Amino acid sequence: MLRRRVRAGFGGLVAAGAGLGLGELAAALVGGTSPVVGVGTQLIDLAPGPAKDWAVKNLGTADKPILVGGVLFAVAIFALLAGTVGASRPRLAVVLTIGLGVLAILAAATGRTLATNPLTRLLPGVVTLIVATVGIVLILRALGPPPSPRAVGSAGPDETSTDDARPSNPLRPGRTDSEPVPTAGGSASDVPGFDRRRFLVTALSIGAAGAAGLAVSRLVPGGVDEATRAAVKVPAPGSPAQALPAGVSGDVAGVSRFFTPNKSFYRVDTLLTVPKVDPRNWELRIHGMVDRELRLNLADLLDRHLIERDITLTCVSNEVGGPYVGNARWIGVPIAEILREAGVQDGADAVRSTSVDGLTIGTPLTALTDGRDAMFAVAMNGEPLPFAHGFPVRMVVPGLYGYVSATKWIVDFEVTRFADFSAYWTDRGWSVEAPIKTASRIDVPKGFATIKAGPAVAAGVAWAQRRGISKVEVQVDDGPWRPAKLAAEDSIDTWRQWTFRWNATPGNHKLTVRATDAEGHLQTADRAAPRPNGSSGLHNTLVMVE
Ligand SMILES: Nc1nc2c(c(=O)[nH]1)N[C@H]1C(S)=C(S)[C@@H](COP(=O)(O)O)O[C@H]1N2
Ligand SMILES: [Mo]
Repeated sequence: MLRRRVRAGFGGLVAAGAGLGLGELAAALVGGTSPVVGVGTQLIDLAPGPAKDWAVKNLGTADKPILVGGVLFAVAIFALLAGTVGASRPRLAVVLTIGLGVLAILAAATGRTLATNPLTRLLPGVVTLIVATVGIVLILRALGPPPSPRAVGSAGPDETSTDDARPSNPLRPGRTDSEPVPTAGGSASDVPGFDRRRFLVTALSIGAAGAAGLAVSRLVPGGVDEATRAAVKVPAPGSPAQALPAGVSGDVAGVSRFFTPNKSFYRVDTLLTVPKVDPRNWELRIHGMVDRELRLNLADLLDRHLIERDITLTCVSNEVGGPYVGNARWIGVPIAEILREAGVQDGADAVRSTSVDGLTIGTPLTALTDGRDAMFAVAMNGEPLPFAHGFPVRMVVPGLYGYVSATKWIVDFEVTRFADFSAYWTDRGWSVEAPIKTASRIDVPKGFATIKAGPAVAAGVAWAQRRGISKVEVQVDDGPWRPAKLAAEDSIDTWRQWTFRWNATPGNHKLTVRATDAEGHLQTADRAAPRPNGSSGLHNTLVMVE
């Protein structure tokens, strides 16, 4: 029986794997969501807030591959168990396998997905269900009938008859079929009727079909390619960024570069696969409480008055001293101009923007009309937006955390009232309004670095978008707060570098940093977790001086 169970467990794995492999292929061919990604996305959306906070904090951008790996691992364990069960109770195995497929279909039916039409949405899950079910049936048949009449005789809920039940069907073995129960560790000769060759050929063919499906799915291009993105020509902005003042960057090695390169720019979103929107089909709908509804395609946007601005983005999930902040030079269309053209009606106080995957973000209307450089951005650091950062168009609003302002892959922009909707993250316990808090970070030395005694340098960045930074101070151990040297300011919407020179004496020391914004408010030392509206507290670093 043991060998039989091992074989059946292997069969379960093969069937589920083939289902997923061909499900991937179906998803790639119709442009739907892969079942694994669909289930993973649902897990992201259903995950309780603290679990998500933990993942962002401890896994960072690795959270996505880890989630996909976790889903695959769970499916593998489940399939292995289902198969093993199938050694004695084939029908239960089939029911379990169908359950797995139904789960994939449900995730696709109810979840956020890039696929809008129900057929493309559901097809991959349906393919997975059918392939995995047919697979397990064929494999268990090839395994021969269960050896123990007692095992199959124990009528469970899975013993009810179904249409596919035929006497010859090993999934519905006759109860008169009384073979002796093989003794434990039984003879090498399997139960009568087991044909090893047939079993292997069946299992391996099904496995090969799944592997081929997976391999081919990877060759099908998903969305547009890099060349199409790079071919988008962003005209020279009518309002270029002001000349960068000399000295925005200090000369200390290891400090954040003033402009964060696109490749290393932090990325926060809820997607397991980056949408590759076709710029030729992209359209933005502006509607809701407006006098005139507008529909703009990319050419319409690029034909408009473009502004170029340096703006530092910050994620609300950033911990004190954390990495989710980056500065870039953006080109885009002022949102205020579009709103003026559409004609905002009285009573509106918010905009609900939606991305191509159905995620929603709520932004206060005032932040879009009060004169700051809120824009529909089309370029980032001199190139069309990278796919991961919202190609072809995203919102950028100085001074607000990304989750209430920075909608990537935007397709819908509805002028409305906060009272009339709730957005993705506010449904998950984050504040409705979230201006960026004044913060400062030590980049060098790194925590627990060992440095030489004598003249030493510390450096980092500080930000208070919309207000600007007027002072940064550093404290060594419990000593007095001493001013750091500020690099030149680009704009009040960008971060500012600072440098601090001190005389390091042997022993362990703690460096702590704090900033004051240009309105004179000192950064608070009160510790707060990112939820609900951004972390606060002072960043410190321990160094060992020899
Ligand atoms: N469509 C979409 N836009 C989104 C998000 C998202 O999950 N989906 N995340 C937001 C959050 S929380 C932040 S901090 C910024 C991050 O932008 P980046 O990934 O380009 O750095 O995008 C915002 N825009
Ligand atoms: Mo964020």
